[in-house]
Amino acid sequence: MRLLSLMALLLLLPFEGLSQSGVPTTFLIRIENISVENTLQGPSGNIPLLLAPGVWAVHTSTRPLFASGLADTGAGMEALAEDGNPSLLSASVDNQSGIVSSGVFNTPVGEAGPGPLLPDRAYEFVFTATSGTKLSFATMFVQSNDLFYAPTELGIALFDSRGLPLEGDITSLIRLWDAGTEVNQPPGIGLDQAPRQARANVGQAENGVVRQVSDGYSYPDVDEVIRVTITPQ
Ligand SMILES: [Ca+2]
Ligand SMILES: [Ca+2]
Repeated sequence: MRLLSLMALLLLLPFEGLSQSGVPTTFLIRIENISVENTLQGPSGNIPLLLAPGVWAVHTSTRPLFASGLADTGAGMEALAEDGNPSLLSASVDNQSGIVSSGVFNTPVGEAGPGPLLPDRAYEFVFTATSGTKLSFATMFVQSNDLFYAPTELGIALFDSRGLPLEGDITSLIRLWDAGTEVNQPPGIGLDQAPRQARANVGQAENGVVRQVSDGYSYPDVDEVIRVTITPQ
């Protein structure tokens, strides 16, 4: 009898584990522009650094927003990275398989409507996720031709191997990427960069691949411009 009970307990254990890890957790993501007046300096003085409305996705797939080393797929990253317009990428991500939930972050905390993220301001968004899912997001580095901040293409695991939710400052997981769609000009100076460009999608086509930025120009460290924190609710 005791042996049977022990066997029953052993059989139940894995299922108990699964049920624990399947409990949905609600997360708050906060993306802050922490740049200061002289974070980026050009020949004529300080260059203000902004972030732009972006896209987030909770996923089980491996490359929901972009693929490093490959050309942009035309799914909307170009408009996000060149013009700070997240709507095209958001729409195409919605239709992908392996997406649990997704959305746009576009309204700075405390403001009435969508707009760019000035220094000392933050975007926030909330989602619910279960074990085994990852988070990806992207936001344009303004002012640039086609640069954006994002984690690696694989996203960030939202739970550890024991099923515990991720918590704290995750800025160290963020990189500055080049979408490979428009030739880079000096940051904050190029005339084809938002917000100086004459209109959206203006600039010399690059026909390159998505990669971490490496163009000979000087950029601030990621953690001088952006801070990302995740807080399970
Ligand atoms: Ca580029
Ligand atoms: Ca441009």
